[in-house]
Amino acid sequence: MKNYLKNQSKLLTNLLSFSLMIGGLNLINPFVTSAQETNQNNLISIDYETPAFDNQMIELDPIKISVSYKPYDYNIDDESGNLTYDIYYDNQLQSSGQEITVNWGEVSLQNFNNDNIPEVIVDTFSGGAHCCNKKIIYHWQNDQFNQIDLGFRDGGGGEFRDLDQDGNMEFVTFDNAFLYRFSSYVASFPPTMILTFRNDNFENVTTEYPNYLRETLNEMYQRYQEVSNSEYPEVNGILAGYVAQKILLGEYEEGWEFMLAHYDQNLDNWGLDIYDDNGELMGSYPDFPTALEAFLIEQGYLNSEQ
Ligand SMILES: [Ca+2]
Ligand SMILES: [Ca+2]
Repeated sequence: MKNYLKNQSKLLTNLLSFSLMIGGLNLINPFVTSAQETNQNNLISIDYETPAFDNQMIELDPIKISVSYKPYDYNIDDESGNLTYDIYYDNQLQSSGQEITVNWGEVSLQNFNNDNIPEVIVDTFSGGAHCCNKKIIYHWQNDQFNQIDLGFRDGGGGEFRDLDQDGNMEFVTFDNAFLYRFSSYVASFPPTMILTFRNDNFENVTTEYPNYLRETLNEMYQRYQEVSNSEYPEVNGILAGYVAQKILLGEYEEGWEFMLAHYDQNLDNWGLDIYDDNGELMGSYPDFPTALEAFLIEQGYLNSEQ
């Protein structure tokens, strides 16, 4: 967090170029949304130009949502939320919600499984350079809406795609823990995380998609090459993601060897400091590989015997 604050101004200036450069992250930059307000049957889309509105409806049988919005006002401490919605099933009001969203948001209907009943997706943005995006899903189950919170995520959050075309939606995202850990945000390339919607919830199925993992690994490698040849070769954040991605593919040793041969020993000391639970500095790791190994164990990518 300390490093994050220190580098925030740099992050802001690099945000746009970063979005263009890092295809692998596939970040949906909330600042580059269409200026035109969309109101299709199953989507309400909000951007920085969207004026206040009341009770806009979207509908996909048997679900209907009524949405009201007013632009977020920083001058008013609007803690209660500027996006409100009521969700109906068969024209009966079943659930309501209220969220804060800043200059961007989406409420949509899309079926995430094979039950012919659409899910409601409420997608909001907290404001800031890229943090945080929040997605809430309402899933009809046992005659009521079950709310599934995908949590706060950085950099656009991720996207819903049915990767294997089986009718169960995947949430394709990346492991947020890797952002800011060993590099600035712009020089991070976190490993893939894939969740799928089955058994009424999202389950982590990342390793079930080796082809997708391999494609992203190739993008990481290209990104590594670009950055290592650049004026400011901040490669450790990319290599951290690369090793984790190799672990997901069952190729830990190869990934680790690559990292050892190519990591930056001089450029900075991102991620070497060790803090206790209260955020107090306890010491530091001697080098990047030691810090990375500890981090990969902590995050469950490696066990301590490896
Ligand atoms: Ca469904
Ligand atoms: Ca699927």
